Amino acid sequence: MTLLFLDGRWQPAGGRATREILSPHDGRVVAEVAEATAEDAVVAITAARRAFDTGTWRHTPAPERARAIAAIGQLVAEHREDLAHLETLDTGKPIAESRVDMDDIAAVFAYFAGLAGNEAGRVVAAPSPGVVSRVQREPVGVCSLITPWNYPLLQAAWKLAPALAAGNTVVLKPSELTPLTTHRLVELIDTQLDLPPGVLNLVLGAGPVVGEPLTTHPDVDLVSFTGGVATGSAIMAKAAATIKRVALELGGKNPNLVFADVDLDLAADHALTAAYLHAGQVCSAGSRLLVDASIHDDLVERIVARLPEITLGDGFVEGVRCGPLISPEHRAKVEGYIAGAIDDGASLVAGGRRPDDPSLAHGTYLLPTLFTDVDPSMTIVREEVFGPVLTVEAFRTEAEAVALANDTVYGLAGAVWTNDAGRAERVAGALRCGTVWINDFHPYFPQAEWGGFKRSGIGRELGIAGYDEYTELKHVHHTLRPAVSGWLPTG
Ligand code: TXE
Repeated sequence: MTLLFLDGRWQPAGGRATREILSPHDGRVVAEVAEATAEDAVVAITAARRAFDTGTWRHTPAPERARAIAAIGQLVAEHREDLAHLETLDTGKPIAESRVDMDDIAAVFAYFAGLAGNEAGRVVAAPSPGVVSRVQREPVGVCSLITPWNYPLLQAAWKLAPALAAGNTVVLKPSELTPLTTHRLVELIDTQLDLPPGVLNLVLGAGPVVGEPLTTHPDVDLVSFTGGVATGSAIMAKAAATIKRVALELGGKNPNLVFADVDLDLAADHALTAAYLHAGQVCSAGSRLLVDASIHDDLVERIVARLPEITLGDGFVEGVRCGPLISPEHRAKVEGYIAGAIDDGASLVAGGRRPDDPSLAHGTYLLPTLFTDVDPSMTIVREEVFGPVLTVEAFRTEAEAVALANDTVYGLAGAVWTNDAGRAERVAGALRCGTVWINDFHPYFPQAEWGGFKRSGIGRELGIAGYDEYTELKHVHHTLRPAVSGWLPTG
């Protein structure tokens, strides 16, 4: 059974409770893990606090911290196959995608190792020659890192790498649905590296239970969360009482705009990846396709023609392109959205139901689904479905395309397809979101910041800003020849 990692020791949960981890492919139990209590989370927070305050990690020279972060990246690379296997077991995603995740994770640790070793603050121009003034970055303190189930280890890496690189101590809480890779990475770090006790703590358990102290305890300085808007909003409210730093990545309803001058086969190819990769359980999924009216029918036809290529099935089987949804509860939620769209009058062009294949009957599968004749007032267009569901809307002008694209409370990502460079730049500038792809969809890399406008979140992950998120700025003003202040009368 997997255990909690508290203050440098592996321990069962205080209440001895456990949780079964189920395969979304066939519902079988793939692991049994400790289910932490709120008290376990407090033990983790207290250990992290002590480790931070005694300073063993934050006062470790930056190049040495950088070497440790780089070594974690190397561990991920060395154990790529084992970790990818666990990720597919837990999430159901195709093994090829899990391998790509592991490569991305190794790159994230390598990138933040580089930043940790280089960043020393700056000397600033002082108001008089007798002053040396510098602004330096210091770690924030104890960080609660709360991650979701769609990219379990990747999301953990986006938080863990910069947090540790900057000298913080952390309590890591993966989704209770998908804890296996995060647990394995902590095991590898524990056996291969020499981090001081309390620097890295792992609690496994239900969000509302262990999440309570992680977001309210006065010893926590920062909460970084990736997940849904409702949970993010609740976390922000809880963290407000003690003015914690809060970083939130909350998903999106991302527009994919296609103008009439593009290669339609290419645009269709990317529209499919945008919407259906990982069964649409991607925060940046291109779930709203906005198409010039003159090519609407043609593009829809090309997309629908290729839907049979999205082979559903066991992520370990060669050639499978798409796994199941994460849980029966989540599939029921997505099915509810599909039923609602039909009730609202949208035209169901493809999918909308579970696959017939009896070998998939025990998994939480859903066919790739496409709706046309939708309008911006419909729930299916407004809310994040987080499933294999694409809606298609037509526009007539560039201004209308931009207005439709921005007509959402979200602002994570979006794409524009056109061969007109001026139009591409105009639209990219007008889209209210944190990432814009021109003639592409989905790529990201550690050097470029990732995060949302509007309700897609607060703060940024990756890039320099993703490192700065885990630092405080301190101005150190040094007067070289101290003299009387002059406020009170002298003599
Ligand atoms: O996520 P939750 P859910 C979206 C997607 C999905 C919806 C709900 O639309 O349908 O969110 O998914 C922990 N205090 N995304 O309910 O609740 C929880 O244990 C502290 C987008 O599965 O947000 C898990 O570790 N923590 C997204 C994490 O929060 C709490 C990825 C995410 O769970 C908590 C996933 C609490 N009170 C879903 N309650 C993205 N941005 O990529 C739960 N948690």
